[in-house]
Amino acid sequence: MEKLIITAAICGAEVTKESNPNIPYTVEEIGREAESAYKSGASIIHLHVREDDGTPTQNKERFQVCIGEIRKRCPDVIILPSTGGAVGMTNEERLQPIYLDPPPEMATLDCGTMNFGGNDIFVNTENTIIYFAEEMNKRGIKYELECFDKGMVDMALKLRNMAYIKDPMHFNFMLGVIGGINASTRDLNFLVNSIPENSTFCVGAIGKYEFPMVTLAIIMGGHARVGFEDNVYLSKGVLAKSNGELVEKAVRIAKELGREIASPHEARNILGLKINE
Ligand code: KMH
Ligand code: ZN
Repeated sequence: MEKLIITAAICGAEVTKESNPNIPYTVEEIGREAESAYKSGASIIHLHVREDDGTPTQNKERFQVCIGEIRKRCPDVIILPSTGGAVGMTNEERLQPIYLDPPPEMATLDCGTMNFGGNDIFVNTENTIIYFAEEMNKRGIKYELECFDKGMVDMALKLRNMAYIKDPMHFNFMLGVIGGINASTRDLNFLVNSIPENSTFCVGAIGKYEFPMVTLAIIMGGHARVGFEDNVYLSKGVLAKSNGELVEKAVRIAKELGREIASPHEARNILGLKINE
């Protein structure tokens, strides 16, 4: 089986230090969390950034500074900025990190609109998805197709048929978000059986579902996402001290199951990214 790519979603836009004091806000904290994940075996950092007070932002300069800090500590890691940002942001706000120079190798492309808790709606209309995809195509950025539900997979496939979304497709199935698909074996199977053969997929899940779903992904030949964005606990009632601890746990599970861990270089090969070495 292909080596396992581990993505660390180190920060997110919603979770706060009230849930876990180790959630990174400052540039230094973001660097520290990226480094701990990388040293533990993550080859991709899924990046949201914050103001020092924890407010989520898509500000380009803030991304630039945070990416600089991560690069100092993890020279070869793949950095995958969010274009989802936080609920309520405009499209232009959300897209800022793709206009960095040089552009990021990868970025998220959210594939549909959904309820996002309480009164929140995470809006991604068909036209928004096309617009984001085309902006990323122009810059040679590989999208990670964020699918929180089966309809989002179908939307991505439809846009692929219309040539807006390019092959090979790389999906991230986010399971267990209220408003999206459940974190269950049945539903993960449904998603995996819906994607083209030449595509790759990663699995992340919210809270207590993170490690059971990641374990399934490891067994099924998919890739794994862990991190504070999705889950702040190492085990029941035990807060993780760092993203590195969550990555270490995924590595332990993978090794027990006989799956080796991909380096950033190997991850680039698996995902078809350009190698600049
Ligand atoms: N924060 C969510 C509203 C992404 O990174 O593209 C969107 C999100 C997905 O986290
Ligand atoms: Zn995200």
